[in-house]
Amino acid sequence: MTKAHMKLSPCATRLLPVTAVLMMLSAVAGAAVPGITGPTFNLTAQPSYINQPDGQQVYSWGYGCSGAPTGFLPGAIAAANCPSMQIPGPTLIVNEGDTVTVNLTNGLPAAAGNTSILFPGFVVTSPSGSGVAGLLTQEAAPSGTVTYTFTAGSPGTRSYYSGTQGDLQVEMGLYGVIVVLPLPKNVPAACTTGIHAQNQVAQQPSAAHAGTEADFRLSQSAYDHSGSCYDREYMFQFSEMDANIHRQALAQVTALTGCTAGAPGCALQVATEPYHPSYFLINGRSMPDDMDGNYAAEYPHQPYNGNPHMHPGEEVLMRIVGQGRWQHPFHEHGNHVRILGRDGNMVLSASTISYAGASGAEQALAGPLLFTTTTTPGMAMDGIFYFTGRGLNWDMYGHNPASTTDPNAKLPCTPDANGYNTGAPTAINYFEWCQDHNKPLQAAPFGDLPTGGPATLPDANIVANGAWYSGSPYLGQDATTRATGPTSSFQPANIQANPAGERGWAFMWHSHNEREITTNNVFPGGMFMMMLVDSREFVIDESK
Ligand SMILES: [Cu+2]
Repeated sequence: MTKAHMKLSPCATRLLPVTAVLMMLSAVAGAAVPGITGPTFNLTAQPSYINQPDGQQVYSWGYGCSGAPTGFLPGAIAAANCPSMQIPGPTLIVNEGDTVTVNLTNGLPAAAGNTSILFPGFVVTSPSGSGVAGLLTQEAAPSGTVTYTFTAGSPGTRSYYSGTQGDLQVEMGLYGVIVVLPLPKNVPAACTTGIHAQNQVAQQPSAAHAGTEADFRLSQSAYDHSGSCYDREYMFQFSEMDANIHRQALAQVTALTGCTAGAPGCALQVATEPYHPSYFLINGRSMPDDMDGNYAAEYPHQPYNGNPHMHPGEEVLMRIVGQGRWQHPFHEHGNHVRILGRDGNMVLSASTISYAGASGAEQALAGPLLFTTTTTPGMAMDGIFYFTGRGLNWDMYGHNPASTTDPNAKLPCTPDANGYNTGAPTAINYFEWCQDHNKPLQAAPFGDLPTGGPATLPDANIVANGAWYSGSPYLGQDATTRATGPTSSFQPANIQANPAGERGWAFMWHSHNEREITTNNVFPGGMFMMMLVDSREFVIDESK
């Protein structure tokens, strides 16, 4: 995609007025990649209702835990739980080489028939006598069980979903993700030393901020490869629902209550075509619900959120999974996403390269840089999102060497070999792009409101690159007061700061199919969230 595309994009213009509302909703919520640990998982498939922001309770089917799981990760999220039905299903977190066992109990209504789980990318076996034979895999009959075992051979993110009447059962919500982590001994040294170790130091108490940021990562690398280091991580599962299918299923299940599984007539006949989805979900929620916290009480069957945060300079691992039936063109504003691998398979070049901090040469990353990540049904992608502010052509922190009141206005920027201020990880402007240091946004503003108008339209730089901001083009709680330029319409007289404690930049991340940023045809909604780039003094707490 080109800049021309971005200028035409609705993301940058039509949606602007809702920004302040969204920012208020997303004041404290973080995300991370919450899940349950194994290597043995006792799951159940059950019906329940999920919440949508239009007030609807949608009858759905989901996987959940039958009994307490072995454990929860990341440990820093205290309120973790695993209900008996959730959408998406529990994220299964295992280690490379684990022998994984999944025991599935079919708790769906008898009329729904058998159910099952497929684990694409793994060689799955079922013990003799486990479940009943199905078309694609062994299945659990109504009230019955089935066991699957496989070896988690290599790291990466992969989907799992029902292998029984997928047009109905996946639509109803029977899908989830399994994350295979590299063994600690296989995490490359490059990921625990150098800039990545320094990025963790920057999250600890210092002059820049008083709070400690917990480490919410499941690992320090996505794969056994020095090119897959990361500083923060998120999971986004994309799916859509046709509410009419769910209404049909509920009506038939209700009419067939008490029928005997397998008896004549005890079977659903739900038409899954024509297909007209009305809900477009990220981790089972629509915007703005996806910006509430993980395990928020309002969504007892939708525990996972979609609300990414980061500090400039961090490498953010995104585990992007297409569920459901449609492909969703997901657009991460702010930068392209470097794809590391698909379905647990790294995309590598035949040529080799030595990554920073690595002990030797490795095959070079060869995944594409995607402006829009294509969430193909059933496919998982691991990618890195990165943002530093490089190339904006103004000082994102609003430094002002002429300031007489604010010591932060005079912070130094000393470029490293790459041009970034990385010498002092405890500085607010750690990772500043030094070429723009002290450069004001508008050196000579024209026609600003304080001088009597006419109103100045937003700077084309701000609008066209898709950056949104909490009332200020500057990053950091006091950045607007330290900024230069006394009369710009972006300057203190017109500041609107939402939320009060955060001056992050908000990048709109959304489906580029515009109908998919609605909820039941009402805009805004659906597949829509914000990536908040926060200044260092804002403590990112992924536990809320
Ligand atoms: Cu866009």
